[in-house]
Amino acid sequence: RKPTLALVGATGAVGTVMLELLSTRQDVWGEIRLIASARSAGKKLVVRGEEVEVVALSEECFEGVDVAMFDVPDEVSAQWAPIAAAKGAVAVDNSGAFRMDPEVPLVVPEVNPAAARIRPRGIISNPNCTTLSMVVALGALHAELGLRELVVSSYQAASGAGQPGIDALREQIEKVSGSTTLGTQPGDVRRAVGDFGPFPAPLALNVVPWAGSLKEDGWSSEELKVRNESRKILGLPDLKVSATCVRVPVVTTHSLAVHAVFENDVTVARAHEILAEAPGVVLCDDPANGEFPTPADVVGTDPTWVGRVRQALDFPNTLEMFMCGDNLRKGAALNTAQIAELVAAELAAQAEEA
Ligand code: 11C
Repeated sequence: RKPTLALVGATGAVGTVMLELLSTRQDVWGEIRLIASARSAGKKLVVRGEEVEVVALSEECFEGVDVAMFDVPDEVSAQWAPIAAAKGAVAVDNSGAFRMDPEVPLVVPEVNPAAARIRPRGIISNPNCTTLSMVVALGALHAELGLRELVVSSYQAASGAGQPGIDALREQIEKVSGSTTLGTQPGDVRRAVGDFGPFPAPLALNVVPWAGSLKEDGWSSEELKVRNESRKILGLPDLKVSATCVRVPVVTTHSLAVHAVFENDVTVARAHEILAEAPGVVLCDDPANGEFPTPADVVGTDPTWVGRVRQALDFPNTLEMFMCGDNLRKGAALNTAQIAELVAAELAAQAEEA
């Protein structure tokens, strides 16, 4: 029998991309159950070409479920992923609720697939979309060159803040479009936009050096996630990491400027070879012909795109790179789907052995 899959959070921005992925990837699933808040129950959504009715989240939803994906806020996952696990499902959670729990693996299938098999709590975590927009490429470079230090600046899309983020950016663009003067005086964009949505400042005609919540010593939660999650995924608990996370007026696809210091000698030619062969990575690095990744070109694609690879002029064994990844696909739904497929393959192998 093919495993039963539950998708919790089927109606959100990530859930919507997940329905598309489940409809287009190789189909390893038997029943697919769509679950959301009581508000969305009864809605019909299309998956694998068929309409499926959304049911309200409850303990009964997880009866007979083999794998339960969670694309919901932290507090919903914190409450419900353990319930799904207690009912016998493997929970694959895309929230921040369990990522740093030592008993929960944090998995990127191209980097640390074996970690998915050791899950004492019955939960596997999916990393933050910003970490995921660089870690596949960094994992490939680390395997060959030995990563020692990482300094990154992110350029994060509005959809990282979910559908409210997308809606806010589009509304703000509407409000500033047509003006030939906005963006020339202090505060003029702020006043014209009025409502910032989930962002702490206007995003249209602007960049905002903030994502997430305030943590100790002025760090944002997003910056600490990049540091902690990169260390855990790469298996480098002492990796030196410093991140500055910035929101830019892009709908979907996060970008990162990456300064990576390696143990071994590096050359651009060797980095190109590694990146060109790495699964899940596309090398797009020919600036003489205007070729480098941009979010507007990368959105809707699966891989991590890498360009602008340079050997740092004043830092030994160091590469400067620009990376882009669709934050709703590899940054969220795709990586979750890939983890769930690893579990499905494991269950199929166990069934064959029995
Ligand atoms: C953003 N990366 O762009 C965040 C959203 O921990 O899964 C994802 C938050 C998380 O705002």
